[in-house]
Order: sequence, then C-alpha cells, then structure tokens
Amino acid sequence: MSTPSLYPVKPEIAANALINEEQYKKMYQESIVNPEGFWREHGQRIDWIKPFSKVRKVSFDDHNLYIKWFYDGTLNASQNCLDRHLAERGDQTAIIWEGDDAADQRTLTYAELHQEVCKFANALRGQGVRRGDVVTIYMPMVPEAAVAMLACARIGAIHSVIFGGFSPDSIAARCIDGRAKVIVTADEGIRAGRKIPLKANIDEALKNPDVNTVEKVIVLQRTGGDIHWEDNRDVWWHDTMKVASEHCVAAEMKAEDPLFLLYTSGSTGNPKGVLHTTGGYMVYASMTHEYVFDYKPGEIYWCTADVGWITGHSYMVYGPLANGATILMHEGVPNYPSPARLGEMVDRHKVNILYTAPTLIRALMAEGEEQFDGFDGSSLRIMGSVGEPINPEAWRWYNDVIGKDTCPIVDTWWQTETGGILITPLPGATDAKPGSATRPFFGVQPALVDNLGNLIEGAGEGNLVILDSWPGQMRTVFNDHDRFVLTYFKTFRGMYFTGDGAKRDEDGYYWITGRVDDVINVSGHRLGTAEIESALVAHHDVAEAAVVGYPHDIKGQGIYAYVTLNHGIEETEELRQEMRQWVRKEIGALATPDLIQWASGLPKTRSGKIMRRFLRKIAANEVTNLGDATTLADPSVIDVLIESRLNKS
Ligand code: 6R9
Repeated sequence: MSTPSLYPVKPEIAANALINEEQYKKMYQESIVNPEGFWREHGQRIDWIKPFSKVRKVSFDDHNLYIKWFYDGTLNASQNCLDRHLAERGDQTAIIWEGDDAADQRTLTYAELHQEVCKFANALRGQGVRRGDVVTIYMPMVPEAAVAMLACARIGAIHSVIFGGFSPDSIAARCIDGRAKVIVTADEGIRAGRKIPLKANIDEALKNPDVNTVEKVIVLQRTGGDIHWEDNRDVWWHDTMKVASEHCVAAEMKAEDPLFLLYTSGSTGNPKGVLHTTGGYMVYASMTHEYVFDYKPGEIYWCTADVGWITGHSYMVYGPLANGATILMHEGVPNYPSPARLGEMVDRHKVNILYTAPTLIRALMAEGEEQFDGFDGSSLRIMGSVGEPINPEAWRWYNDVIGKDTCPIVDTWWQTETGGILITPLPGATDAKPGSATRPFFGVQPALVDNLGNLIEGAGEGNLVILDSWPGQMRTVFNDHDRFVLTYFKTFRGMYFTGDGAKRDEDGYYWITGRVDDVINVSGHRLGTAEIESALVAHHDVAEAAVVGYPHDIKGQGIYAYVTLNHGIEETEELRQEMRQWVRKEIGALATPDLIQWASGLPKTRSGKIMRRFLRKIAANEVTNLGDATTLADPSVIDVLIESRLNKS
C-alpha cells in the first residue's frame, strides 16, 4: 500500500467549498490584523435581540484578566437554534434519531423540536427553575437530551450535562459544586445492548448529604424499567409535559450570560466547571461548524460524540442546529452489534458529514476491512476526527476504507475550554498531512513556547499556547476564578496555556503531541491522574498510588496504576480486581485502570515528590534508557518496578 504523506486538496472539492486556499489566507490575515472588523462582520451570523456594538474586550494579563465578546448585545441561544429556522425550514428534519436497537427510529422536524423545547422550558419553570439556576442533565442519547439543553437555554438556566458513564460519587461532586436545583434524567439508558441505571445512580448521588440544593428530579421514561420513586421529589417528564404550554418566549440574555457548565478533568484536584457564555460561544460554534465541515444546507450531519462531552455540545447541538442542519443522533455505539454498524448507519441515513474519534477508527480497523464489504458510503463527503491525536495509519484507514479516498478529513484540535475548534484543516483549502491538525482557524493565534515561556520561531517543538482570545473561549471556572487564572494564564504569562505539547513543521502545520501535564486521554476522554490516584488511596488497603498513561493500541492511552498497599495487606489478584471495581464505583467505568502494578515503593526525590517520568517509562516498557536516577531518595526501587512491570509489549 502506498503511504503518501501529503493529500492535496482535490480540485473538485476546492471548486465547490465555502473556503478555498486563497480565501483562507485572505480571511485569516484579516482576522489577525483586524480582529475587531473581522468579528464585527462574523458576529452577524447569529440573530441578536439587541445588536452588539462592542466587539471584544480582552486582557490575558494574569493580574487583570478579562474576556468579553459582543458584550453589549442580547440574544437567546435556543432561538438561534430553532425559531429562526421556522419560516424557512420548519418542516425540515432537525433530528434523525436511531436507537441502540436499529429498529427504533424517530425524526423531529424543526417545528416539532421547537414545540418540544418550548413545552419543556415551561415544564422546567413549573418545577421552579429560574434564570441563572443550574440544571444538571444526566441523560441517554435521545432527542430529549437536546430538548433539555435547549429548554434551559430558552429560559436562561445554566445546564450542566454529566456523561451517563459517570458514577454516583462523580454526579454528587458536580451537583455540589454547581449547586444544581433540578436534575433531568431517564429511568435507564441503553448502550450496546446493556441497560444503564441512570435514575438509580441519581438516587445514590442524592443520598450524599452534601448535595443539598436539588429540589426536583425530572425522569424521562425510556425503558420502563423498575425504579425507586420519591413522591415529593421525582416527577415524570411526560407528566410535566402534559400540562406545559407550548408558548414560551425566549429569554433575552446578555452575550456574556452563562449558557452552560461542563466539568472536565485537570491535572490537579476535582474536575473543573468550565463556564461558557452565550454570544461568543454561539458565533464560534456555528461558524466553525459551517466552515470546518463545509456545511451546505440540506446536508445530513452525524457526530458520534455523546452530549456529555463538549463535542456533543458544540458539534451535535449548538453549532449544527444554529446552522439549520439535519443531525443524526445515535443512542448506542457505532460498533455494536457489529463493526458494520457505522457503515450501515451512514448508508441508511445518507450521511454527508461524519465526525468521530480516533479510538473508534482504531477499534474498527482492528476488526478487519472485510467488515466493510457491504458499505457503499457514496453519500459521504467530509469526515472529521476529534479527541486525541490520530495516528497516520488510522488516518489512512479512515481515508481509504470509510472515505474511499474521496472525502477530505478534518483533524480538528480543540478542548472543552476552547468551546470550538481552534486548529484544523478546511476541506477546500488545506492540503492534509495524516496526523497533523494543520493550521489555525480564523482569529486563532497558536504559538509554541519553551519551558521558560520563550516563543519558538519557525519549525520546532514546544508547549502549545494561544496568544489572543477567540469568541468561544471559556470565561471562568465556575465558583473558582482564581483557579481559572492559575491553570491557564500563569504558566506562561500573558498567554492561554493549552496543556498540550506540539510540533510545527516547515509549512507551519501543527502536530499535537499530547498532554504535557498530568492529564491522560483514554479513548478521547480526559482524565486527571490525580483524580484516579485519590480514588485509589481512598480504599482502606491502599497506602499510596501513582497513575500514568501508557500507549494503548485502541484507546490511545491506557491507565497504568502503581499501588502501594498498607503494611500486612497481601498483594492478590482478587484485590487487584477489587481495586478496579473500586475506581469504577468512585469515578465511572471510563477511569478503570487497565493495569495495576503492586509497588512496595515509588521513585521519589528526597523531598518526597514522585518522579513520574520514571513511572511513565516503565509503564510504556521503555526500560533501557531511563535517564538520571541519582536524585532519587532510593534508586533501587526502580529496578524492583522494572522487574515486575506489567506491560512487556
Ligand atoms: C474536543 C475535546 C481536549 C484534549 C486536548 C488534546 C486532545 C483533542 C485533538 C487532540 C490531538 C486532536 N485532543 N482533539 N489531540 N489532535 N485533533 O476533545 O475536548 O475532552 O476537553 O479534550 O484532547 O490533548 O487538550 P476535551
């Protein structure tokens, strides 16, 4: 097989694309030289109730930090996703939904979605939700998840979506931090044939006495499974909807009013409540969705992300719906009941644009190409990748087997914090190089700095920073503005620090090399090693734990835990299993360690700091060149750990 390292834009794609190379260069230049003028123009792409006159007010100075966009304008996000389409495309399908079982199919037009959202917005009001209140959403992938989000937006409530895979303890922590007033959930979810006890998890979370702000739990009936019920707290979704009026005037929100909170892992402490506001986020989510995916009216767009992640917010709900797209939403996973499911769904719904993650691509790749023998794929036009670096082999497989070498691939780099895509090819403008996220989107100024914060010019490698604001940027960490400043603006003063490392080549293309902090990326999901460590040490048999990522063929990174047991506790296989279950219970299945190595001691400096670089190397089975161990309090622990390492591949 040939392995080209450059895939030039195909002329027929460039000819029909929204943006070609010449336009990219011109617009990018304009966006940097004259950001005021550029964003004044593009800020018009959404509907404002009161138009803005002020475009931006930004300072990345850590002593005097502020980020404001379009800040004297008013708008409503749900109105931008719904009402403004009614005249022109009220009867167009907004959501095509396919259940975990492919026999379950539903569609909602824009008019129907609008009606559901208005009713549910009134239902929320009926349960006491007011502007500025936090509503926690813990839902399966059903249209009602989007309805709940948009209904919050409609009345100015702040939604906080929690991924359905998180445990009761994780839910409790997020409800406490966000002071959630109402929770929206379902009796059970279904994923890959398995039932997920959503309501039971909520019940369990609410037993925590520190969760003391939640007044009501609204429960959607999805499976009809048996659930516990608290009469004065729990309400059925269908009961609230029966009495709710379908008229609901969208609340007039200031551009800088909060739209949602989304918790994400950092290198230290508990997950942070990333706060996004309304105006800038809507402009940026919709603009990137249109240009990055070269979205044209009438096209069917499928993003496989769960609404519990930022991708599900920006590129399943807000971006595409603001653009009047028809979205496909899938309740299950795209490789169940067989790896052919993804292709079957593309063909069944004539999907034009597919946005998915490298971990899925690698999982499908491992199943063999013959799984795709019956796949037609002729509807597909553009394909995207997000969540982690895509290795060139997976990129080529995606290109050849799914895209049949006719669809441009956009490898989109961004973060929960950035609200939208920052570094990405544009289908009609950017020659692709497998493994590179390529170039910045309009208005984005990436740069590389060394560990002292010196800018690196030309080709090189360093810490990835962004020099100036873009409208979709997070505004603060909910309840903890100091942490926002400290995490993102103090490492390298005057710059937004992404936490990622990157290389830049001679063509100015960026190649993300992965996190440079203690965050690991497992199947595209972010986890802080500190969170997993604190879950482990909460177990009564554990004295100490250190967690690192290691290369994993399918997941990108796997979780490798070194655990020191309390004196006298026996290192058994049974206990290892118990530890895995324990972490599952504490955080959620996605945090379950793949490998747990018993460690009688950990490599520490004389001041007691764990030297993680040794642990990373041992976990990666890179044991021949470990580097200088002389600063360790007890260098002999290294040999013991190498000897009993668990990854020898
Ligand atoms: C959107 C999302 C953010 C972290 C980010 C980086 C990694 C995301 C990537 C990528 C290389 C890409 N990441 N996209 N790395 N190439 N195309 O995933 O947000 O869950 O907050 O994760 O994911 O390390 O810093 P989030």
